Amino acid sequence: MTELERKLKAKIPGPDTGIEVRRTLCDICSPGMHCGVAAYVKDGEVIKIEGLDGHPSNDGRLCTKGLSNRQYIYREDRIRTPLRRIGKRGEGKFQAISWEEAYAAIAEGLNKAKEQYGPESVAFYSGYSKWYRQMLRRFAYAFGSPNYGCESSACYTAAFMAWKVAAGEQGSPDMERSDLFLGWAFNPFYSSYMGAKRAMELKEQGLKFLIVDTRRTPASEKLADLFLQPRTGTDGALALAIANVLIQRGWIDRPYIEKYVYGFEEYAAYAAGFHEENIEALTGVPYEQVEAAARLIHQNPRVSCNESSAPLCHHRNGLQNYRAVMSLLAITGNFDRAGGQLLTPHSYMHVSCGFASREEEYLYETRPKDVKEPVGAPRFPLWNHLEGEMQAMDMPRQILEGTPYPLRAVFALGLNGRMFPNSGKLFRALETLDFFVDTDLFLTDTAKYADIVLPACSSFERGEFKPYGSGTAWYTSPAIAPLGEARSDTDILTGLARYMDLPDETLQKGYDYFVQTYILDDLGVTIDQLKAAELPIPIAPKQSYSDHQELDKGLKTPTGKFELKSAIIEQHPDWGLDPLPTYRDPLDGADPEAYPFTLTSGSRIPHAIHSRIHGVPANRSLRPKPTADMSREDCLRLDLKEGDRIVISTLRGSVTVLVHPTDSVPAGLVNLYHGYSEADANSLLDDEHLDPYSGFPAYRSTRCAVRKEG
Ligand SMILES: Nc1nc2c(c(=O)[nH]1)N[C@H]1C(S)=C(S)[C@@H](COP(=O)(O)OP(=O)(O)OC[C@H]3O[C@@H](n4cnc5c(=O)[nH]c(N)nc54)[C@H](O)[C@@H]3O)O[C@H]1N2
Ligand SMILES: Nc1nc2c(c(=O)[nH]1)N[C@H]1C(S)=C(S)[C@@H](COP(=O)(O)OP(=O)(O)OC[C@H]3O[C@@H](n4cnc5c(=O)[nH]c(N)nc54)[C@H](O)[C@@H]3O)O[C@H]1N2
Ligand SMILES: [Mo]
Repeated sequence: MTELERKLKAKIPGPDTGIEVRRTLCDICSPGMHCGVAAYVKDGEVIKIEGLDGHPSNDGRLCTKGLSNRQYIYREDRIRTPLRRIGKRGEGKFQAISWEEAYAAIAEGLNKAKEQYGPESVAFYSGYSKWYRQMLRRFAYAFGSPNYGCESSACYTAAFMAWKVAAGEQGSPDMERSDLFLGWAFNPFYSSYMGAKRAMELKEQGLKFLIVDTRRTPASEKLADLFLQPRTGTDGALALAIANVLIQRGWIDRPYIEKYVYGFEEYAAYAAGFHEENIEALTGVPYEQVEAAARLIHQNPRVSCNESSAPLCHHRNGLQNYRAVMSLLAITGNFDRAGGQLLTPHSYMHVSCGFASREEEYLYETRPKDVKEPVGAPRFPLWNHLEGEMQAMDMPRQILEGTPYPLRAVFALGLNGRMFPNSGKLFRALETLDFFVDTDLFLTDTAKYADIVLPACSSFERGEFKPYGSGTAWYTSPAIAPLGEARSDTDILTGLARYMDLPDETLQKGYDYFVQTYILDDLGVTIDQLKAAELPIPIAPKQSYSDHQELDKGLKTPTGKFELKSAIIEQHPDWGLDPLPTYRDPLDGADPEAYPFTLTSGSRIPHAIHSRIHGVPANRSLRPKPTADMSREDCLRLDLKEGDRIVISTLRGSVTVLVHPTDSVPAGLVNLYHGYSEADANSLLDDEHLDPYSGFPAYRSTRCAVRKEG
């Protein structure tokens, strides 16, 4: 082997090998992470990737999802040109067309719906990706529709809403200065590995952890000073019982409550209903552990809690449960206090990067007035009041039923039918649309229903402005050219806005104009500086903070205080919602004799993200077949062993999967990961089993039956 061959084989960069290392980011998982990637490129193709040293998120590391980027980008089902459907919806028969033809067809399809049924009959939807969303929202508004909505109808927003109800804005844990962290439904080892690293470091420095999880996880094993294991969706009752102990024993901060908290007396009277006599029956947690948790909170002066994006709120009682958890911080004086929960200035896309931006102005200044209410508004009035966007969980119903008004066309970026509860209904709804456009990297099950499919770029093929929680930011440059004729989502939106000549000059000016004018604004940094930076650079001034600074100014709640009892809900008795964080049983109405188990679906696994990398060979090989976890006890009783096939059924339907007996789940619980098209967990769930406060689906609490196949 020659020296050059040896170097080529080892993929060593240099002029002789023609291999270059380019810097980009992985956008496969949560925007809070978006790790830096060193992409080794030869002849325009990525041949190897590594974590980028010095990057504030990952500093050289990459997880199994990040490492899949090369196979992800070059997945076989990548779409490379715009497509026009020539077969039946869902069949997958398409013909390649030009961008010009695609834009013409889209303009015609959307405008036709507008003429026939009004602009609100067109919905604009985004799946999990977030970086283009501001433009999509503005696009909807420029078109005249109030119906912008996204996957956040099932993710994060319920938690934000809980914070808005209580404190007017989102609160984040000041973990570095805490003595105790309430890790309620907290398992970053699977869902955000850099968060796990930070938690482990803080534990070594003395931070204590209360872990509350329905399953045993690496967090309960490695982090917990105390571990409570309630039944799924019973967290509200548990938190109220802990509050009751704190209140009864006087382990609360009276002067703080008197000055800064609204509704304490009624809340305390309500919490008194959760006690020694009933708490184990309600939650499965013995009373001694409730007392131990209260004692742990009492013994640790500074307490914060995690911002649960999903599991706490994935129940029909989810928003109220989360309110009950955060109330523990208010009654112990830990809200707006160093080491407790802080209100952090919102910078960009729900990420707090230490600077204030004009994002909201960009989002809302063109919102059409005097139009119909967005989808879901009548059913979810609190959602509508606080969010003002469509609650997409109601979209399939409205398409099918046409009430309160017809919804006839959908323009989507990354719509994934497999994330909707009762996913089959979404697919049936798509079938009946007059016009449907989907934009994705891949020809997914959902894209197969579209009239026009547009090919989007991966993060390796485009640039993106990216701020981080560390107060740094950069703007990535493409590491490779777009595959085929793929375009970035923001170029697609800008191009279409121009083609349709939508009446919004700002939108037509595109993404960079938005970033420079509305986000970077007066920070004194230019996009070009961020593009030139090798790594994210500091852009945010250091903030100073003093205890109760926001409470003293007055919170953005109607009373200006932390509200244990919501004044917003109180002012709207017609909503039929409770102002206090009341508790209600999470489970659906199925007969417990016929459906004796509880199904929880979606708790994260390390190497998958929703349905997105089930199609990546390396990742798929780690969990090739859909598999459900069940307790050893239940498996013994049902005569099930590793790898047996089981049928899980609910009132909605059934799927057949492999079984994995384990000690990580308690008896009675069946834990299933979602997103597999051959055994879609969401086909088992009821689309009406939603939280009336947020509209969020009960992904984590549905009665089910289990039997061995055959
Ligand atoms: N049973 C169950 N269901 C769940 C959950 C659960 O816990 N249990 N979790 C819910 C939660 S929290 C979430 S966030 C949702 C996930 O929401 P989904 O929207 O289902 O997430 P993904 O499947 O990751 O991505 C959606 C689509 O976007 C495409 N995509 C990726 N990158 C881009 C891009 O840059 N541009 C465009 N145009 N498309 C792109 C992907 O290929 C994919 O088809 O699922 C929800 N569904
Ligand atoms: N690897 C990977 N990482 C991801 C994702 C992914 O799909 N894969 N998705 C990303 C997205 S979209 C999101 S929203 C986040 C979610 O991030 P997390 O909220 O951390 O994710 P989960 O793993 O769903 O839930 C955390 C823990 O909550 C527990 N839990 C479930 N139900 C309950 C309950 O009712 N009560 C209590 N106390 N605990 C409960 C689960 O057992 C689990 O251990 O993860 C992000 N990161
Ligand atoms: Mo999510």
